[in-house]
Amino acid sequence: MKIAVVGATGMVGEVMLKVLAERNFPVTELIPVASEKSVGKEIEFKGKKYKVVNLATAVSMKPQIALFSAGGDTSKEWAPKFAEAGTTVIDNSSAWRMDADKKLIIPEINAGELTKDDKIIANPNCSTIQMLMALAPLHKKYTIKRVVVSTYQSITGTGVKAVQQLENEYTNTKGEMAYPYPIHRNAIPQCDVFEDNGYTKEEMKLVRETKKILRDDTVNVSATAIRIPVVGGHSEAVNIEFVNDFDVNDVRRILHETAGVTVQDNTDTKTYPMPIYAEGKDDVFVGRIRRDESQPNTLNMWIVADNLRKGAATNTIQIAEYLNANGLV
Ligand code: 11C
Repeated sequence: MKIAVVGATGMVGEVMLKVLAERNFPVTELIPVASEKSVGKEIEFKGKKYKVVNLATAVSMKPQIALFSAGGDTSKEWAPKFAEAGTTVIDNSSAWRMDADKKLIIPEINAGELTKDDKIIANPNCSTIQMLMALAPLHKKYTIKRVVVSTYQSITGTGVKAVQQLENEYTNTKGEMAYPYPIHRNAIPQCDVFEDNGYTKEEMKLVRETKKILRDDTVNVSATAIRIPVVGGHSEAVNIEFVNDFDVNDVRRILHETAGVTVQDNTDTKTYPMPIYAEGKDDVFVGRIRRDESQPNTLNMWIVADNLRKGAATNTIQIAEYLNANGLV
């Protein structure tokens, strides 16, 4: 397959190339795409060198699939151009996620919605993906009424500028700031911009994307998203109120049997998920599974995943794999 990676020199783009190679996706021709300043640079993929091209050139090369991770504005402008040329776009930005005509896909949950006509497919936000990987199978069995989630998000979600800011702060070097405040030794209660209701866009993504992916407007989500000085992945403390009562061991069993989820939950051995162990892995890790004793039918758990992997690159490539396996491209 002829595959374009748009944003190939960015943080997610680089992980996409790694994941494409690792999973042995049938790439016959790779088209790395980036902004004008990177055009002509060489990118190595599976021992072969490929030259970075610009967006217009990539459209004219008619790839079968374009994996986009180059920001919302680029996606808004260029995804339709690729789609018109017959390319199926899988987009990592927030540009199309809430568009009523576009599917928002986590393969383990709703890839079955995809058809040949879906030319622009949206990849959910990283925080939503890891939360729903654990919540969707529990919703099926016990019906979720309300979720209260607090996130502890890696600086890699902001991009390379944020990683550089933290490095600069470690070494006391002056440099560009990705955040309005220092991130070293700090926790910033703002991920993305504020909306009119006082919530950040990141928090509202958790609210809106959850309803769309579960196809259930009755699932209410209340979110607080926090940036912390961590690189390996996002963590989430999640409190879930179900309509029906549950058995904690059955919850563990369901999660244990869910593809893409690993349960790490043993208080005796101090076993629980942490970003340092999730980093570089494709699974979503769940632990600290326990009943909320303050009200009926309510569960607490802790969910960790590598936001650049399952939260972005891996999920995108799993969508491409599904399209390929089902003859949808
Ligand atoms: C963060 N979740 O960690 C963001 C990064 O909507 O795709 C990805 C932003 C998005 O800040």
